[in-house]
Amino acid sequence: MSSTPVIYSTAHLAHEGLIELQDGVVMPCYEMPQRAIAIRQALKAEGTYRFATPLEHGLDPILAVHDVELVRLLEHVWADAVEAGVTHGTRALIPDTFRTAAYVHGQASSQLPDSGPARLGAFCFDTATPIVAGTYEAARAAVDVALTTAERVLAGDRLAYGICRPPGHHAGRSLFGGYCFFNNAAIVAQRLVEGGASRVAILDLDYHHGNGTQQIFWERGDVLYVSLHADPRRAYPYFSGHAAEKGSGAGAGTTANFPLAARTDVEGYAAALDDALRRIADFAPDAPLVLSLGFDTFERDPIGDLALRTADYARLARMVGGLGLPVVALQEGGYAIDAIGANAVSFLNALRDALPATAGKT
Ligand code: OKP
Ligand code: ZN
Repeated sequence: MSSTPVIYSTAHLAHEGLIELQDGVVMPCYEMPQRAIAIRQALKAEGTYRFATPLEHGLDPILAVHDVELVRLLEHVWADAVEAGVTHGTRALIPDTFRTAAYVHGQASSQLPDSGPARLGAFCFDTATPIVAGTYEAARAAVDVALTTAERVLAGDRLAYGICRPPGHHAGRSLFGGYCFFNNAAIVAQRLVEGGASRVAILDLDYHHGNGTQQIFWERGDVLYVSLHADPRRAYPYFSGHAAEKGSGAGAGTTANFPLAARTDVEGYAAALDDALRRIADFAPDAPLVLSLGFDTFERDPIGDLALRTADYARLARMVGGLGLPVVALQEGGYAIDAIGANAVSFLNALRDALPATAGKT
């Protein structure tokens, strides 16, 4: 039996924010190194996954999706803050003043602070995404993990999995937040287009709506974004992910959102996934499926309210495998540390078994 490639970099270990601010409460970061460590350990114990480190891909694939101003800010902000002495001995930078659409409305000036933490508020949308000394390198490495994962699939593996950390699906063109800095899945999808694909599908199974991925491809007819997530009427990120959002311009009809009720279990989830997969099949992708894979849909996830169990991930993965497309699986969320490894094993083992052996080359 052939083994499934898993791409992992230790660079994520240096991205550890320690605190986030939720509803005015200082909380320990849910998005912690132990998440990726636990997944890696569980897959290692399986013995049927072969591990590799990512290749460096440089900035070009990131700049194909993100504004250079966002990239440069994330690169320099920590050093700038240290130099300016504004880290106050704390370990993380979290913006406290946000340049929202309502702030900008009706005013002429688009001038921003030149550098440093004050500039962050023009590129960030929440208080849950702290920046530390190792954040930029970790975010760059997560992109390299994602791109290397995609290359394994293009080289013939039916499935490859990238343990991306930090995650990516909340990051927009000029926007970070939701624990995300660079949109790993979007960068891979864009790469597939640049490699000659004319229809790329992204399936997002994280508990949260991938507002960043949706935004990046909102007007694009060549990339289908399909997401199952907690209904934004009750769940973060609150301002996107409604069923009525379907894309616009050339992208009209190539966004599909499936908002879910609280406590949705595998029956309800599978029903929505069935519709979502039909959308993807109708689109007829000519590239591997890009899968934004979150396990915060788990019944005991500390920040989710859906009700999936470990064994359910195998059933859902078999459904995804039924598309017959090779899969580039990229880790997004999932915060139940004691279960995230078992959930990843459940999903990935079943997906591998479900993928027809001929699907590696398209
Ligand atoms: C990242 B990923 C709600 C706070 C939510 C941020 C959650 C980011 C999730 N009051 N905090 O999609 O798993
Ligand atoms: Zn999530």
